[in-house]
Formats: sequence, structure tokens, C-alpha cells
Amino acid sequence: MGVVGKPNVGKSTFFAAATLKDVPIADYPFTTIQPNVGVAHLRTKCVCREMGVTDAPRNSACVNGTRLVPVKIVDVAGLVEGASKGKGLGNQFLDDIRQADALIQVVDASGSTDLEGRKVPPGSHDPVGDVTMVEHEFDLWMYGILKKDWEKATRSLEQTGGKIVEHIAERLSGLSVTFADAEQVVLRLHLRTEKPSSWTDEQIMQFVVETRKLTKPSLVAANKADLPTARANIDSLRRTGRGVVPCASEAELLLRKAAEHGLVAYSPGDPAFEVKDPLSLTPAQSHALKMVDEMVMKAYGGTGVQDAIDRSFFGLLKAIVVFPVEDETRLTDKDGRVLPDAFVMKGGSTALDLARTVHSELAESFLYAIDARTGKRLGSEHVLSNRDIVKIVSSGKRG
Ligand SMILES: Nc1nc2c(ncn2[C@@H]2O[C@H](COP(=O)(O)OP(=O)(O)OP(=O)(O)O)[C@@H](O)[C@H]2O)c(=O)[nH]1
Ligand SMILES: [Mg+2]
Repeated sequence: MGVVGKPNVGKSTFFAAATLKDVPIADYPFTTIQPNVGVAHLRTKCVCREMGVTDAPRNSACVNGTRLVPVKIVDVAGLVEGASKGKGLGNQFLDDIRQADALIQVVDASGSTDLEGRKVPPGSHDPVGDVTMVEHEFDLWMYGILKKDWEKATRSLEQTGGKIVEHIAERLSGLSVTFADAEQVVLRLHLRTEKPSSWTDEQIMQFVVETRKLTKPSLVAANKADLPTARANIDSLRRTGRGVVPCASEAELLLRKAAEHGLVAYSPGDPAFEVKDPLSLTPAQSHALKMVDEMVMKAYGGTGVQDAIDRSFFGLLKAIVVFPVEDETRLTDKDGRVLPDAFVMKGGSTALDLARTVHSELAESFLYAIDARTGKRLGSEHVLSNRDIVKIVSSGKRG
């Protein structure tokens, strides 16, 4: 998952809140230059209670019946208008989110930073334009990759009978755009595959826009929601039809740190927190927590950070979480650990995909899978559902 946006909107704060990694955060643009890579967690109901077992997670954690499944998250430098022409830090860093399956676009919903991330009076900047700016810069970047040798490449394809979709998929493979993705967009836009040299610049741009929407689905984290000027902007962001999650990254970071130090009872995504011992807090801590309670928890029902992460996987990617086991009756691995692993997979993943995720050998010698709930056999092409518990049976010794 990639965290993108113009400078100074709170991308690194969001990242730090999601990962509890210490990264530079400051109220001026271009604080982040090199990307920050970390692990966030997806929240989903664990299967342990339903199955009546006490689990012993290994790759994930189970907190009061909620499974926290690790996902990779990348925070990058801020993007400004003209980045594709080298402005700001240029668009070099877009390289850092090439492999992302989904994007969280962090926006300063309070309107207290201008288009380039400089401080302005709260409420004086409309963040809707920031969203379209970032999308457009991303598109110009992809467009640039295709246009670089378009004329030469298409002429040669037409002479040799080469396939334009193959060519595009090859050019964009670094952005995780597959042949099937490119083909789907070309068909949808009715582009002439036999004469790509006739595609106009507008058509190539249209192709790029649709390809971005398909392969880099995104939602808007309307950050700094704790500031009073955010309300109206959140409404106007919603009116654009995009998925919008009001966020207070700074509040989430504060709560996670306070929870780590035992000051409050709070788990990411909770709609409220509880101060453990009010007398142990300094006046400053007490005040900060009171503000978070009033301006964030009571106002929005939570900080939104965990929601944004969960929604980008379960909403945008239709992701599922699957629990592989080796013993389908006791729900253990070979060492007797109960429900050791939980894997995030893209929606539509099959039993064979799961085998591949667990171990490539397991996929090579795949025979069938077993649904631990029903005991039923599942074929290699069986599409898995969220929270499936599955044993893979293979002809190899790992089965
Ligand atoms: N009020 C408020 N301020 C926030 C929130 N999140 C971040 N900030 C502040 O916004 C400023 C920028 O935060 P960063 O996380 O460094 O922003 P960034 O988008 O990573 O910035 P660049 O790396 O420079 O692009 C800092 O002063 C943060 O404290 C929030 O939820 N509410
Ligand atoms: Mg940053």
C-alpha cells in the first residue's frame, strides 16, 4: 500500500501512526525525501472464537478475537504540480510506489496548506484540487513512460505484426500493470489495436487514466480532521464521488504511543479510548487526550487511520484473509500451533494461489485443498472466501 499526496499533509504522520516507526515529521514541505517502508496491520475478525479454539498466531496477532494481519506500507515524498517536469522533488519517487496494489491519498482536509504544502490560514485552501493534482501528476508520469518511444514503437509493431497490448504491458510492467489489465482497458475504450500509431494523445491519456483507476485504486484519507475547518472540506471531497475516510493521524499516533506506555486502553480502530489512571497523567497529557476525545473520537467515531487501511484492502482490493492449516481437524500447523498464520490475498484468489503463497513447492505438487469448516474437498481453481480455513494437500512431503 502506498501513501501519497502533496507535501505537508501528514503522510509520514499517517505512516508513523500505522507502523509505530519513528520517522521525520515536520510542518514544512519535503520533510520526507527517501521513502519510509514499514508494516501496518489489517484488522479482521479472527476465526478462533467461532471455531472454539485458543490460537497461537505466528505471522500475525490476535487481540480479543481480532486478527491483525501484516501488510507492507510505503510513505513517499510529497508530490507537487509539475513534478512530471521535474518540479519539487520531481517524480522520481513515484518509483517507490510502483509496486503498490492500492494507494491511500492523504489530503489536508483542514485546508491549512497550499497546493505546494506551505502553511496558509486554516480553511483558506480547497483540498479537492489537491486530489486531482496528484492523480494528474501520476497520469502524466505513466503517460511519459508510454510516449517516450510511442511513434517508433508503434510503427515497428505495425510493420512486424507485433501486439500493442503486449508492448504496453511490457512498458508498464514495473507499475504492476499486467497484460490482462492493459487488454481490459484497451477493449473498454475501443482503441484500435491494429493501428496504434493512429491513437491520439487524448486517447493515450484516456488509456492511462483508466489504467490508473484499475491498477492503483485509491481512497482519500481526509487528514487533520481534528481541525474545525475540516468538516466542510470533507463534505466537498465526498461530493467528488471518491471514497473518503476522515482521519486524524496525529491523534492516532498519540493514542498508540499512549497505549504503548500503558497510559490508555486503546487498540487501533477503536471508536474510543480509556484513560487508565487519570492521576498519573501530566496536565499536558491530560489536555491532549481530552482534545483527542472531543475533536476526534466524539466527532468522528475514531481516528480513521485503521479504517483507511482496512478499507483500502477490503474495499478497494476486495482482499480476503485466509488461514492455512496442516491439520484440518485440530486447526494446527505441523508443530501443533493453532491457527498460526493469516494471509492477505487479493479477492478472487484460488486454493492454488494460497498454496503458492504458503510455499512454491506446495503449489507444484498441489492435489486438492480441504475446507476445515465443512471438510469438503476444494479443487485448485476453487475461489476462496474471506476467513476461510484451508488445508492444502499435496503429493510432496510438505503436504
Ligand atoms: N492537526 C493535525 N495536524 C497533523 C495531523 N497529521 C499531521 N499533522 C501535522 O502536519 C504536519 C506535516 O506532517 P508530516 O507527516 O510530516 O507530513 P508529510 O505529508 O509527510 O510531509 P512531507 O514529507 O513534507 O511531504 C506536521 O506538523 C504534523 O504534525 C493531524 O491529523 N492533525
Ligand atoms: Mg513525510
